[in-house]
Amino acid sequence: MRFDVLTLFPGMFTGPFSEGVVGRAMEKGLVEVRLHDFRKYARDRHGTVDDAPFGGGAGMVLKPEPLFEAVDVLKAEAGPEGVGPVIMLSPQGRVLAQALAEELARQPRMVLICGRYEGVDERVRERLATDEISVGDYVLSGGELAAMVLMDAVSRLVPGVVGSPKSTEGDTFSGGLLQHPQYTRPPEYRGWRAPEVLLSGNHGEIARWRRRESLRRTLLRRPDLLERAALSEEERRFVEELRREMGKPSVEGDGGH
Ligand code: 9D3
Repeated sequence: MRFDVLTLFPGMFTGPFSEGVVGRAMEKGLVEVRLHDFRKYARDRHGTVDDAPFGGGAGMVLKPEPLFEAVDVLKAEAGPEGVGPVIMLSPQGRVLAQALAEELARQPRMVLICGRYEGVDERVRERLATDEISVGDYVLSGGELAAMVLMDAVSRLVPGVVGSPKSTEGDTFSGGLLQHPQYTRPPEYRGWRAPEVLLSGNHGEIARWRRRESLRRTLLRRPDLLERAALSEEERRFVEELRREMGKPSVEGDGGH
């Protein structure tokens, strides 16, 4: 997996990518992150990459030339294989979710454009970017942290990056549910005991407990996720039972199921 990142702040990426899962994947050669400071493609000797918005108003807008020219160079280097999707990180984009990360993980490479200032010239969005992605409904100061979030989510889906395929399959959201509670030694700490079922060695009972705790927690914290989750008949019955216990009628706030 290769990421070409266009940014005015390449230094922001060094810390996060020198450690952890992505750092190790880069050492192993499974993930390659190429940082491109697009100020290099500014037209003037001052390295101007932004300008005042046409029509007036506050703030500055990223000029189109440095970004188009940076991508042109990548495209020329890439040849017929191409550079992959050209993704602009933007609060106006499709919100990143696990399904989108899985889609992107099938690509051999992609370009990530990190915006700064109040915005980016619309021609970049319309004529250069093939996709626009947001990481959620809150305001960041630029696209860099969003690009790092995307690269982390996508990299760990690349075969070999995370221990075993099992450990990504079991993740929250891959199953569409929140994770069940986890415990480890000691079985009792400050008088607080781990659930006896987990110490029982009964793997059938443990699996059933975990699935039910996942359902309980998802219903409590993220009921929106339950609507999209693939549940068995038994699981649906259990959720109905929980809803009644919680005093939540199933006809209210669940999309009518
Ligand atoms: C305060 C300026 N905003 C006016 C409505 C627009 C705005 C411009 C640029 C808001 C944020 C940004 C910088 N953010 C990103 O480049 C960004 C982002 C984000 O802010 N939230 C979630 N995902 C992303 S991806 C890129």
